[in-house]
Amino acid sequence: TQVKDIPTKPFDGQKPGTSGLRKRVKVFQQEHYTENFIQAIFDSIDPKGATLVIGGDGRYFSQPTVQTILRIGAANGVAKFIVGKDSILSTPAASNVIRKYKADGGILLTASHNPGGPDNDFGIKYNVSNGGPAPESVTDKIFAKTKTISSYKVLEAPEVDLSKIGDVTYGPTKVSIIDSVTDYVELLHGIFDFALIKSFLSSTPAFTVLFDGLHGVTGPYAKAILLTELGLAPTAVQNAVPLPDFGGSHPDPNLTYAHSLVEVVERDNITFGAASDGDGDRNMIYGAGAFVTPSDSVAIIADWADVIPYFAKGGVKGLARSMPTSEALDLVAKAKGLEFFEVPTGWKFFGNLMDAGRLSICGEESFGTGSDHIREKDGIWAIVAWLNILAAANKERSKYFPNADEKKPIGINEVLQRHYKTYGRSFFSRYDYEEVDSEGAQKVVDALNEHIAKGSLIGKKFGEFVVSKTTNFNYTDPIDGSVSKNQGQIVGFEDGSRVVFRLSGTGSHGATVRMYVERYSKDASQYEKPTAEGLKSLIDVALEISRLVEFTGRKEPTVIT
Ligand code: VG1
Ligand code: CO
Repeated sequence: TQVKDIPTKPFDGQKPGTSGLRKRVKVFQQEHYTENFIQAIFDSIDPKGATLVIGGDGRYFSQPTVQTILRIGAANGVAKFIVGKDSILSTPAASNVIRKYKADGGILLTASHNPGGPDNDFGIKYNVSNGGPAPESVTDKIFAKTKTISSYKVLEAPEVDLSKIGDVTYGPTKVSIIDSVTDYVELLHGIFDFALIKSFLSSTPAFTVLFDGLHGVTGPYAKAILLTELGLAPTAVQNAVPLPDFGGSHPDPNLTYAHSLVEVVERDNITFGAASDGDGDRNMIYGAGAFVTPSDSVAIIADWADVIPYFAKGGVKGLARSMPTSEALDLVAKAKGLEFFEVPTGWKFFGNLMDAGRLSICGEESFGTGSDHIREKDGIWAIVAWLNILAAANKERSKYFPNADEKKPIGINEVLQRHYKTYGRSFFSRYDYEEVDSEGAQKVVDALNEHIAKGSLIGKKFGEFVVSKTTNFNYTDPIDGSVSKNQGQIVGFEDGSRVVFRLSGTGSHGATVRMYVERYSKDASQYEKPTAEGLKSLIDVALEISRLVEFTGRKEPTVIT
């Protein structure tokens, strides 16, 4: 084996976004493009003698990229790679493997919920030794390196067979191919009350369960946990074989894209339905007639944390949400006297707080929920958390639900309504305007910034809403003092409602404008209303203030969640 230096030139636009570098597969397939970015990662860390994990959601172009990483990594002195079999490790599983085997970091090959296949998206993301996404100090360094790169190193050696579990020697480097699922199942075993969930499910046939893997990476994980561990019938899991193009669909667990789940849940009147995204970090909880918004989901998990053994033992240290996520979680933190944080969008901001022992449970409105058991959001974790909560709720129903219909098991809706009665309800919705032209998107941002700078919206009345506050969200990390500016524009109203605007940092091309709308109510007659109805008037106001239709030329959003 021999190390060779390959001359190259920088490519524009290799800046990692909210969650790594995401581009069309065709962009990554350009000669030297992928190699440059990978060499830039190694130039930004200390690869000599390092142990690194490689995983991903198995999407198209993953296998050749793993070989590229092995070739360049070995040439840069990496001592050991730990790779998921067939290059598969869900994002949460990879985070766990980095932590468990005390690796120095990991490279995750995923574009999350973006469609896959030769004409769709691919992504490369670097995670650090705590198992979480690299902080901006590291991603900025990687970006800087991509702008000056003039060569990369490769080891000339035959490809490694990724389909066989075991250790192989690869030039100066050891490559350890591991089972993708085992470590993760063991992790969840130590967190949840599997015995309680199993006995509840087997003794309550009326409580039906359906998990949809959307052909993403989570199928094998769901089978191991829901079928093997919790004893459900094979029909409880569908679309559970990971496919490189996700079967041609959009592996995003929301009401728009997870229609394969929604259809069957409604048709068969399934009590508990759930889905996860391409790389396994997102989740949706959806039963017949009951949809849990992610903002409510994290608040409810925090409220019920005591029934989950991991939190019962270790306690809940603090709660956090991303800025656009609804304030439902804030109310739980207040009621329980817990420390609370509001961070910018993207999971990397939670990691420092967790490492400092100040954060246990957190979430994002974008179907991300998780805890300090790892440093990524975790779809299967959230789903099992809900099963654990529902099993506990049914076991002690006279305590929690003394007035519930005795003939029916306690389901998602009962838990939701109970939560609203205790805390009030935060109606929340997000409108996405995808692939708008960058100029129009920038106009929306500029116009809002001008209002914020001048204070020109303050005191103005729009319909029933009076503006009380306008800001551009800046965040100072309380642990390391690092500052992240311009994380989104917030317009707050006197009644506590708010609307938020931000540009997406994960799109592979074009700009995406996100508009987040939130209205809080303590009026019990509103608790069973559909979200769209509860928010109608505020959405009109948000559109008026932002002049979004005028600037982007879009009458309707592409996705509503
Ligand atoms: C989106 C979401 C954000 C999430 C990120 C990664 O980012 O809004 O909440 O953390 O995707 O999710 P943006 O910048 O496009 O709004 V995923 O499942 O990569 O990993
Ligand atoms: Co994801």
